[in-house]
Amino acid sequence: MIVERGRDILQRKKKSNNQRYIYIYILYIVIYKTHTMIRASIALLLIVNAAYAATTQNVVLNRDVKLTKSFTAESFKASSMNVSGTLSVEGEVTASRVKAAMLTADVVETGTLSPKAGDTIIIEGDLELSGSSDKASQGVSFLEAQELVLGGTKQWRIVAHDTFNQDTKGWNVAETSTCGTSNVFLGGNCQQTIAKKGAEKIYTNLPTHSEIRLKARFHFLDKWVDGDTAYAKINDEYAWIDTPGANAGKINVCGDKHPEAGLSQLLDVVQTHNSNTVKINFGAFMSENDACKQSWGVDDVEIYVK
Ligand SMILES: [Ca+2]
Ligand SMILES: [Ca+2]
Repeated sequence: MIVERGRDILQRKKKSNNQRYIYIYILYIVIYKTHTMIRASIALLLIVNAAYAATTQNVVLNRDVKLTKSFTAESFKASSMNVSGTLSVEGEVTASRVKAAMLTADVVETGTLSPKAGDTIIIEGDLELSGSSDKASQGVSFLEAQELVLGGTKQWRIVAHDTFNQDTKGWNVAETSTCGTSNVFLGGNCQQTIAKKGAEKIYTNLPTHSEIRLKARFHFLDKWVDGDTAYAKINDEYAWIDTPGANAGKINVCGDKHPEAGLSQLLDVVQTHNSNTVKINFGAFMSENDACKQSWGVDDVEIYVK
């Protein structure tokens, strides 16, 4: 009897334990499924939200984005963009600064076109400067480069042109004259100081260059005799000399009644030079001490570099 009772108790206990396990299992299933459904719902919400944002709103990315394949967009705006390959835009690109190893465009509108430090802008093809004639200087100002290279050859750039028609700025003497025309030049008949001391000017702020060119028109006025010599110096060294001789000149144009030994004789000298300043002198060794009887003048002094 006692044994049978004991069996009953054990069987009932077993039964109640099994029921407990079933309840726990059902609870587990409910919790697991609910959790999965919540996760799936959140994922779905994120996808829907992203899709909605992609189609209707701006997408702002505060991280670096690296695309290894192509990217196509109707418009694109970024604070900076680096492309190691080719960037092709069919419409318009607006940027405060564009850096490129090579840039191909139908139209480039820019205030400044500058090469990277120490490099050169190379134009492979024709260069056409448009604009009306009165605005020609504005068009040319685009070419205010340190150096100008066309077809692989460095070009002369004029950096100074003294006409003396308005002033004698930078020269150590201010004596000017005319001879036959209203064109004013430095020196001339009866200008005693320049006849004795010569003329000097130091040109500064020359752009980077390896050669310098001095051009000017020189006037030999009134009577010059054999051996009388005019000169031009670049940095205190004789760069040009000329001796018109006693038989030069048959026509009296200005000064005293003696014919002029020479007018507007062109001097054009090229030297290697790379300093950003250059000193230019003009002068003459003349047998006559009186500038009213023998004198010289200089006009259109031009300094070029390349
Ligand atoms: Ca002049
Ligand atoms: Ca004369």
